[in-house]
Amino acid sequence: MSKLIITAAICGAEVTKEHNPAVPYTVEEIAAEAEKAHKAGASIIHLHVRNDDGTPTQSKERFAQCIDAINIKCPDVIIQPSTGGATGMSADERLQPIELSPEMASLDCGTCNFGGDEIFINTENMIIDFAAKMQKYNVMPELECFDKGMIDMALRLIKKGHISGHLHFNFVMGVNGGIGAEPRDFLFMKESIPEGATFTVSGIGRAAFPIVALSIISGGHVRVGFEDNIYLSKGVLAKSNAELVEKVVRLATELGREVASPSEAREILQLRAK
Ligand code: KMH
Ligand code: ZN
Repeated sequence: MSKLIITAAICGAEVTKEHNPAVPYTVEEIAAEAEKAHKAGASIIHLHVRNDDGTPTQSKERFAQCIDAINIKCPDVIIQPSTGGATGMSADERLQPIELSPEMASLDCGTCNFGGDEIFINTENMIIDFAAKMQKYNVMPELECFDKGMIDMALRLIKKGHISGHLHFNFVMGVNGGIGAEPRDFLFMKESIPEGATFTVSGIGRAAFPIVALSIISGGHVRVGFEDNIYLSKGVLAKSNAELVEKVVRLATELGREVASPSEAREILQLRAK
């Protein structure tokens, strides 16, 4: 089994300081959270950015500021900007960080409900356009799948040549509108991707750590962070993303899985050098 790649989704677009005061907004807060999460064991930072008042933005300039600030504190870490942004953003708005040519970025593979009245829109043509822009800027997509149908969409676009190279999926499980996070859901997703592909899992809310444990023992990789879950355990808010990463490291150690450094993660994911 390969070493375990831990991704820290430190910020997200929806969670606020009202939910957990440690959610980072400013460039300094985002860089500090990234550094702590990296020191705790994360080799990838899944990055959303905010304006100082906490509103989500996909501004290229704001991404550049945050990426520069993270690079100063932890030059080796893999930075994976989001192209999902927040629900309601336009495609052009969401695509801005790709022009910074990061090593990786998220590529959302379908439309789903997103709690309450929110709809997260990713039409087939949008996904094709996003994939083309990522190819143009030499950015490896992480294929975000909130449901099994999104894996099927990705496989169709791979067959048609819109997505190529090493395939790396993220199963986002437990969103109100996507697949649940029961063990059978996990197995269904895991068994639906091609041989040779790699995957990570993001369990939302209370699904976070049970899914982490399942992925650790199944050879998958894991994502934790405030974007997905703000609690260290039932009713206990995490004081930083690092606490969530530390818990993953403890589980991995107990279960006999070593944690990958960024350079080992690059090898596992067949990423281009930074
Ligand atoms: N904020 C969600 C609507 C991604 O980063 O690619 C979408 C999201 C997915 O977070
Ligand atoms: Zn995200």
